[in-house]
Amino acid sequence: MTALKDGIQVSSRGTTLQVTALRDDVIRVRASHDGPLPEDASWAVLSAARETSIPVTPEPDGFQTKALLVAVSPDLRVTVSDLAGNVIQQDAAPIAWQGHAFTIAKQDHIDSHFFGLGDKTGPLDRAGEAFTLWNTDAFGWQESTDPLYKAIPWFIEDRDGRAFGMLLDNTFRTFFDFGRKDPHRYTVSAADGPVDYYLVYGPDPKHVVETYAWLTGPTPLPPLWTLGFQQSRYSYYPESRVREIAHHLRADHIPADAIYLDIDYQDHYRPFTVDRQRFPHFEQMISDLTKEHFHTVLIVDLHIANYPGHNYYPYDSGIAGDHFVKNPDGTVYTGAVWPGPAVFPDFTQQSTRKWFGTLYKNFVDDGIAGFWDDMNEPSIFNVATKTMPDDIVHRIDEPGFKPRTATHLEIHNVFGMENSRATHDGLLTLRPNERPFVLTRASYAGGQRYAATWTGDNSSTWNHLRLCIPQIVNLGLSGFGMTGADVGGFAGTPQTDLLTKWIEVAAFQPIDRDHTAVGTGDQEPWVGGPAAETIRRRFIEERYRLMPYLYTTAEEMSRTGLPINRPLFLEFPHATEDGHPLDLDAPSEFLVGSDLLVAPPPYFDELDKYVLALPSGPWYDYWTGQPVDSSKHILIQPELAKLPVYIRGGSIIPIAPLTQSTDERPVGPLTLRVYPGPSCHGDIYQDDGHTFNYLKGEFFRQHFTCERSGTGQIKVHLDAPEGTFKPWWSEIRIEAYGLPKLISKTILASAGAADITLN
Ligand code: NBV
Repeated sequence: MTALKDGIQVSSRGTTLQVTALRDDVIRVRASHDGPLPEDASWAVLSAARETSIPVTPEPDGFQTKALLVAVSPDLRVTVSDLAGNVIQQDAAPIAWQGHAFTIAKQDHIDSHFFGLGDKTGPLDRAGEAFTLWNTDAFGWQESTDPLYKAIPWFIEDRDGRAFGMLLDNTFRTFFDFGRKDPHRYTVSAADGPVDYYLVYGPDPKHVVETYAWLTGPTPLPPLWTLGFQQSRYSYYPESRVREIAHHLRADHIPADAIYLDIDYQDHYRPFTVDRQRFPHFEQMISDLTKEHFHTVLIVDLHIANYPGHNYYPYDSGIAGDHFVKNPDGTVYTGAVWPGPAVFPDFTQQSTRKWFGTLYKNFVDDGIAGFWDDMNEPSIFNVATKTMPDDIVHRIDEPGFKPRTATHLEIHNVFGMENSRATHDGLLTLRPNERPFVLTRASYAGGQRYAATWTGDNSSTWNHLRLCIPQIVNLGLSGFGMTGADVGGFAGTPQTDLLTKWIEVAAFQPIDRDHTAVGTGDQEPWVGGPAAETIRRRFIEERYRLMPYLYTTAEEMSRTGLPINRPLFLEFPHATEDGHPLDLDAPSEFLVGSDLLVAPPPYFDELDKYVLALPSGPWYDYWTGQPVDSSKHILIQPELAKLPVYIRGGSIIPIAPLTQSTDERPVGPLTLRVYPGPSCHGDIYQDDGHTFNYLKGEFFRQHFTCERSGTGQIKVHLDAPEGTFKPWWSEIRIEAYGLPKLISKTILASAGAADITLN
């Protein structure tokens, strides 16, 4: 065993194992068989994190940090414990090598629960399940479909309210078995590539999520409009139809911020073109939509039409710059996708990403607000594997990596992420002071730095509405805080009540985008008649009223990595007597930020009453403001027009007057809804909603606290605001709940810091 400044290195029977400490609570394990340690490079982990290290205290069989004890047995099994001696993770066997493949086996426990792993479907807790990570175009996926679109080899284990996380930074096809094959061990394996993994210690689950963001970067602060309601379909055309949809939303007073154009706006499905028959006044249409406060998002797939000799610039310039991936014999690879034969940018090359980024220039000049990167698994038609052949050659040219070629087997799982990175970075170059909005389908760990995501081609069924909740929550635990599912479902046409319920739930999810497939029925909020539309409008309106809270939560996410939608155990890790995550008792419940709890029924198509699971209170009903007695067993009768939502006692929620888009300046006071309870506090964050000026201090942040005095008065304290940004309100209305009747007071915002007593 060799002691290193930051860890140890040991060799035995052909295996070399290096265990180092990046921080007291972050351990990295690298291993090789019959050769040197793997290349120290990563697509996922930030170099700043990888280059961090701390000196450790050597121990006879390992080392110690200020939080963890690492021991390596003579046969190279790793055990990580906390300083009180609680074992956190322990190898059940030495690493098993099989040619290029390997399996890491860890001891499993009956009370271990597993979360994360990206967009995998099924229950929130992944215990007892097994998964393959290989980005796949999974049109019409169902509850047991695996693999799906994204490969995020990161999970969180929670046992008795104590959590840690593990990231296997390996881009090849990987496998995670959480005790399905053998209940006493869980295994992490790969078909090839490095043994290179990180252990992130909590024990607080929030700390694990925050540390994952330290490793791979948080979801950036989104443009405010992306939190508005978004309307899409495959596809709106011709341009009169697009205008009609926009007009209908405004005429019916359904607040909305975005309209999406799917592949049919293009000339023969050739990326970066416009079909002038269908969109003769494309530029004028975009600018008119912008005037109506609609942001237009364009789908732009990565496959470039193989269309030589026709002045198709993306093809011609791509060939000239040698930007496309190659067959082993050195010829350019072609595969069939929407445009017919297509060629594929090699996004592993910096220069290619840069070139690809320039292709957005015209669209950006036209005022397109966001871009949608679909099909980037990459999806290829007419082949059994649905993707490019394993032996396609990529030419890695990326800081940190040796310039070298790599086969598609190594690059496949990062291809979509690097596509979205090219889009994101290209937009930043074209509009340096605008926050880019990119929506990607495929990605890898760390992909949240470049793009938001959605759950792909779901279906218009009650079951899919149920499934999108754990999917979005697990994506949030996997770094992707800006996520949504196609509202109403992609494949199929939803029944009226299903669309209504879906719009209700999605009003509380990070991305709220109604989208459907080609050939399905209309799916806009008015479809199904005025009674349904009234309910749907009410929920979308509520989202806009909650926008200050939502945006404040998004800003928190951009600093800490804590997602917008959260599982209950993240905020309440000790909510149950035996330490199991409370989410298991309430599989459809989720939190928005730390204070708002949404409690849909566990099965949406069941009409029976269901049991509400609330962490210990106090809690308030969001809709009525009435306190809820959470010590009682509460049964809820599902109702079409209602979605139970609760507020944590001890919170202060900022609410805005209703607007029809986030561009519109609200008229009236900012309302602070005060819900008394322990350590009562709240925050509001505002800025211009679209630039990076907030990084130069142009933001507004205010912290509030409240307390209930012995005589029943409620005292609210407003801290002095921080930042130079002037928000829209001139008055603040403070509403206190939890008293015999609602009490409110309105003060001038210019007062800054203030103490208000309500009684
Ligand atoms: O571009 C068309 C669709 C798109 O609407 C959908 O959201 C993507 O997931 N796209 C897939 C390609 C084909 C779907 C059958």
